[in-house]
Amino acid sequence: MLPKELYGKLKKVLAPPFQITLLTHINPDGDAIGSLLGLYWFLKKKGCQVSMAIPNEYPRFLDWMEGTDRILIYSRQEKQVKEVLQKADLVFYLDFNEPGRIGEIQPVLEGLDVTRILVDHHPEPECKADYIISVQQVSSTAELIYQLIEGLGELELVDTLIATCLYVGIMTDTGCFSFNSSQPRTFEIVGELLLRGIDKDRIFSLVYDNYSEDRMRLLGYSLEQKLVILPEQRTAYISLTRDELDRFNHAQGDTEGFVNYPFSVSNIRVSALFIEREDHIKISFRSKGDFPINTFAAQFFNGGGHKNAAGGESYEPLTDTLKKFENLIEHYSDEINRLP
Ligand SMILES: [Mn+2]
Repeated sequence: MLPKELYGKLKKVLAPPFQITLLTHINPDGDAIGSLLGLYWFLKKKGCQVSMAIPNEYPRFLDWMEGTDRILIYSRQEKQVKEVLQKADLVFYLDFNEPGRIGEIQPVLEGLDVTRILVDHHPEPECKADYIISVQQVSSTAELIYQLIEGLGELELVDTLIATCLYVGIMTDTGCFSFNSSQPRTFEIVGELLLRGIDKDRIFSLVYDNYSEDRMRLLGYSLEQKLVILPEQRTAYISLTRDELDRFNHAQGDTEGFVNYPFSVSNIRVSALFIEREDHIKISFRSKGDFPINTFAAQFFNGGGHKNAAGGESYEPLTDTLKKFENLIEHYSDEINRLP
């Protein structure tokens, strides 16, 4: 449950005719967009003036979601994003904990006279906000949005559309309930969403059976040619150069989820995915159990995130970055080998 005293205040702030702008992080994932749209449709139903803005494109597999056509994308609608932010009385920060995560929207926010509300499940929020709803134990920001609506006493407004958006967030942020989902509360909320008429099987199919042929072949190539297994460290990784990505007509979001595949090999406890970008290497890290991959990402690769799922980046060439990773992970052999 979220703290009660918050709600008296929030109720006043969330009443129409307030102009509200919802923001989420760069390279938005299913939870970012699910939370954004779920909260959008809820506030709309309440009669608020709401707009949504994100730093760059959302992945194509979320295109089917109702309302995506209303999301302003800063990388190509800079003017409109600035306008809605300048008009806003209230800004929501969804699914991110540090200001850099909204990329080039960040400087626009500085100096704006607005009330800021952060709703997020990443550890140790660094964003400055007037209200902070930060709970690490929940599955997803979408789950927190549900709890927020519940705390406001307005669950009767949650219809099939809102429930579908929130379900996308919970489903994708838990890898279809394979991680971040050990709290019974998550399943109780999913039960409530089912009662509101969501079509769980159809949502699964729309999200996961929705890839391009190029993406499928890139995945095949990554697993057959590029998977490296370090058995002594119970670690596996995949790296992809820009040439390789080009060869498969790489589109945004195509490598989403690749980092989880190495865990299908028995005994793997740490997995990483290295993607060569124009001026840096983007890294995704995953771990199992008590090995905190977010600390590792923060210490060595300018990153952070959740205990078992984190991101990072490197400004060294790909080969050097991979060497560095292999050397570092060797230092953690004992710790990783102690894991059950
Ligand atoms: Mn999330």
